[in-house]
Amino acid sequence: MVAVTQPAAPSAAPDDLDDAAPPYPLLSRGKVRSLYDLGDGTLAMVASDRISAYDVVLDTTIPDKGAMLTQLSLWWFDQLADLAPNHVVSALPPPGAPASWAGRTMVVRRLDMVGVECVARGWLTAGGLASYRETGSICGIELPPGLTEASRLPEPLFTPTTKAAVGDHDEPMTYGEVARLVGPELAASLRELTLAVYSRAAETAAQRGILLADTKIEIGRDTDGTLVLADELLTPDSSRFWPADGWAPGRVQPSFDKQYVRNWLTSPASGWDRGSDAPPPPLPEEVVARTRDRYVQAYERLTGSAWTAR
Ligand code: Q0Z
Repeated sequence: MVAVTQPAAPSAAPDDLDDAAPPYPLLSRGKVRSLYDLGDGTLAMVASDRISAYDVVLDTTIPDKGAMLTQLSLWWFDQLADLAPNHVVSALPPPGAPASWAGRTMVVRRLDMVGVECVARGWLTAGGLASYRETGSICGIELPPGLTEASRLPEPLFTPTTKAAVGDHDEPMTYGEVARLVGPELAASLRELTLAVYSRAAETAAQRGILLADTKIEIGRDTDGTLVLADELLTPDSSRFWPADGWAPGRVQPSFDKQYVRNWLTSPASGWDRGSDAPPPPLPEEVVARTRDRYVQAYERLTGSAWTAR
């Protein structure tokens, strides 16, 4: 094979969460987001422009990604406000925040988070598909035979998982296991709220030519036990969105946001071996630009508003 030279990488973007030390203690750091304790019962959730693929965080950032996902979450919280309260206190960064936090930060109420990942699925793919192929069921729910990659499920399913530590994979739980863990009343409420959020969001997305294959929502409880929608909501990082046109069961659907990244990383041009311990190389400028455009499209198609960087 001909040696493939690496295309010029875009100049390394500053790590948008580390370029200024915030005056707040870091409570938790995820792959691409950070959570700070504001000390008054509220938290600042800050989304970076980092992107992960194949379970690794890349060195290259996607300009505005953090702001787009934050603004999309805020939009969904508004859309779903009649279904359940949410944790949002303010869409403005807290006093003293670094300038880089603008647009990518939510101040939220600190809640007692439920120890279960609440997942709903309307189409079969990924872990759900693997489980179906092994057992004919997902989370203990028997499914009809003959389903395949990207099949529509007979009805939306609540497919909860354990909450794994960063880097670990969540494991499917049966409804019975959730009930034993959190109690039968809370389990029933989690299932009901998760499916209500999924159904409303899938309907909204479908009207805009997007299939919501699945979504993971995080639910917390306030001091009187009321369930509150928390974390990010219905973003491409927590959900699988597929373009409705071109959907067909039997093949892996292109990811709405990360397809260019995945295609390039697994192409000979990247020179990256997914199976190795080597970090992936920086993304070429064109892959960054196309990927950014996919996030813009997701934001614009779902919300019906033009993306204007803030
Ligand atoms: C969210 C996470 C992130 C790392 C805890 N309203 C809340 N109250 C209490 N806890 C949380 C929330 Cl959203 C909470 N996570 C997930 C988010 C960075 C981890 F931005 N963990």
